[in-house]
Amino acid sequence: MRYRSLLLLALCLLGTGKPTQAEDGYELWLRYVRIADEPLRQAYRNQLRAVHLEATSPTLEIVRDELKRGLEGLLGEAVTWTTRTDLTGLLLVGTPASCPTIAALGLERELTSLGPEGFLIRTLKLEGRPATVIAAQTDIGVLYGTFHLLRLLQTHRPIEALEVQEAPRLRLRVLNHWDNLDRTVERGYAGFSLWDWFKLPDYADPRYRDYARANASLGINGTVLTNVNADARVLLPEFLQKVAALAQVFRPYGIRVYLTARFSAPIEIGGLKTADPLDPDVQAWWQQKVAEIYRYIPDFGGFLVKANSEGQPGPQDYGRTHADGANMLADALAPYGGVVMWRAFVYAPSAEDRIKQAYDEFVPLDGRFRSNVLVQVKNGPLDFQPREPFHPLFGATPQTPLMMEFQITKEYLGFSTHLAYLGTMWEEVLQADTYARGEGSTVARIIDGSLFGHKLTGMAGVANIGTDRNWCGSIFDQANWYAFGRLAWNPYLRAAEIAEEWIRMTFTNEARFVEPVKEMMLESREAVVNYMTPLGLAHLMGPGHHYGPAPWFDKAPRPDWNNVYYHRADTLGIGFDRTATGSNAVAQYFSPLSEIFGSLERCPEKYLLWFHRVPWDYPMRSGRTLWEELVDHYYRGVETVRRWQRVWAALSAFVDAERFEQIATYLRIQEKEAVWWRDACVLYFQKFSRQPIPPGYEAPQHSLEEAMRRQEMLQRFPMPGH
Ligand code: BDP
Repeated sequence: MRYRSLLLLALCLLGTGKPTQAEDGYELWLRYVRIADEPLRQAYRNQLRAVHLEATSPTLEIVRDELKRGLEGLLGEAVTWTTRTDLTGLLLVGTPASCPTIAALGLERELTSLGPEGFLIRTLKLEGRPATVIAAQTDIGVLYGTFHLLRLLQTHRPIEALEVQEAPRLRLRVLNHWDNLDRTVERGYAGFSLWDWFKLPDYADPRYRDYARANASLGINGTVLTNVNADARVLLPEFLQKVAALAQVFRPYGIRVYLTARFSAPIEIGGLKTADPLDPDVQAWWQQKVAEIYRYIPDFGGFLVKANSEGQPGPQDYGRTHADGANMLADALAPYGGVVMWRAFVYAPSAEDRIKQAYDEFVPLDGRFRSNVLVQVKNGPLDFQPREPFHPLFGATPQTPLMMEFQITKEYLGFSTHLAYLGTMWEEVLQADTYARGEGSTVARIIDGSLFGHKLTGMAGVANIGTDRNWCGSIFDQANWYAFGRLAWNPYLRAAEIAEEWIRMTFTNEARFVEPVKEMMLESREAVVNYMTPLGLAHLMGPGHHYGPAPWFDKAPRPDWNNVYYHRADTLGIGFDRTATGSNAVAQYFSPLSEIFGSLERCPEKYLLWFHRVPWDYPMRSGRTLWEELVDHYYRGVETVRRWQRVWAALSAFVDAERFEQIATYLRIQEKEAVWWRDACVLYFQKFSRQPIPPGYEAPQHSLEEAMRRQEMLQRFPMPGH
């Protein structure tokens, strides 16, 4: 036995160049593995021979620790710290306040223009010798700059002539945790909530620091700790103490905490009879509550509110508007600099097309919100589906700053086992042209404030983070946290560029690995769209938990929670008529989009069935009929996943066994479930199209009954996130 393990060890040590050290994903993209490319490592080493940094604050201590960890890991040698400034290859780090040498560089004007979170990294001559400087106006800027430099090293970029100037394009870069006080996570697929309320405030889990560090590495500067389906009790002093303890850990990382405010809190925990926002007692209650919160957390960020949506209380319960509700909270927060993020995800059971309701509700309120209110809008008008056109509110409220809400957790895209890189989906939305002020009025320009001149700007991401050792439930889901953070910093970045950075940092810089994996990631969201909801279909998932297919579902208590409401398939055709002959949702878009989306011929096929009801034999651009095209998309989705399995199988030499095996297994799960989706949808829609699956496609692996039974089984068991 002993001999066998020795032999195994020897074999491992002799090695094949394959990484043998098992990795569980905890280190995320901050692994700092020694650079194997010797000339490159030497070059970096020569440019970064010694570090000059005075750690005069908790944040600068974090900078020092990160540099130590990063440089020692990547360069494989101890960092030389120095107080001298006349050495060749010096890395000079700090602010004009922390470092007299930086103060003497005359960078103030430049640093001021980069703002409180911006930084510069520059190669320059110091006392005649080449040096690199990371400088910022604030310590947080220095921290961001440090992570930037380390990213350059991690991704093997040249650093000998740096001229980097960076500042975030958005002010609020915020994770939304849908975490409940009992530590369950709504729509969470990575274990339980990180916030161990029971042990707080006395015990601060070291993981809180690691969480803050990972966020800071991306520039995320806020976290909403609690679920939008809110529990008023988090506003009780017992909980505020716990929130304060978290805020204290996050503060030196530049992260503020926010809470969700349950609109009926004055009744539930305040003993009032009403929560009417125009009632003076209610207003006074919130003012006192906010004052109390700021006593615990002096830099508290503000409230996120879901009101009058899916059963949540809100101002409309008292005949008031969303603006009345938001403004009452905004007034209470204003003296302390806090903000209200008021969600636009509202819809009621009504005869009106669900996707039109938020626009109808909020456009008339434009101009009626206080200046510290942002309206937080999901990327699409329905609900985080694999594909939706952008939300028509973007561009329609010039006087109201709109904050983007993306869902990082993959509620509708296969939870944590399906590979779906969301960078491409978010890029599609951010780059979409709304035409609000003519051509070039992209969604990115609306949320960054440049189109309508707003200073208060932001992006929120519904977090996919939990207690799982790998944080996100899978390695590839870490890429979505990463991509969110990068896009919140700069919504103009490209999904491909972000994916490449992430792969290099998370796995390896080997082109033979980076290229094929990047390709997989970039096509992954489209593959999921193909096997779940192609051609503009939406909302076909299992009811309640939202896993797996159920296009047949029609048993909900309200029509707009039924899947048949969305696809409307019958023997004549399929799709939702949202043109002038139907719900006319197309009219919520600016011209020429309203005409393009409204025209059967001009509508992009990816949105076809979203906007149109189309006969089964409608000729598509490919020359196929609609039915044939639909079948083709479902099969294509499955084939893509099968191809990835082959691609991944050939990459084992580049990845440690633990991560390699987990990904391989998840791809098998994804294939199995893609087939399930395909069979369920193709066979179900075939009942209406009454046409065969065209020749050349494999036979379905399930009967429709089997596919339905599988969904029924899921309905009988507890499911994650639900
Ligand atoms: C839906 C989720 C639900 C959320 C809701 C929301 O299924 O759990 O509460 O969005 O965003 O997609 O409020």
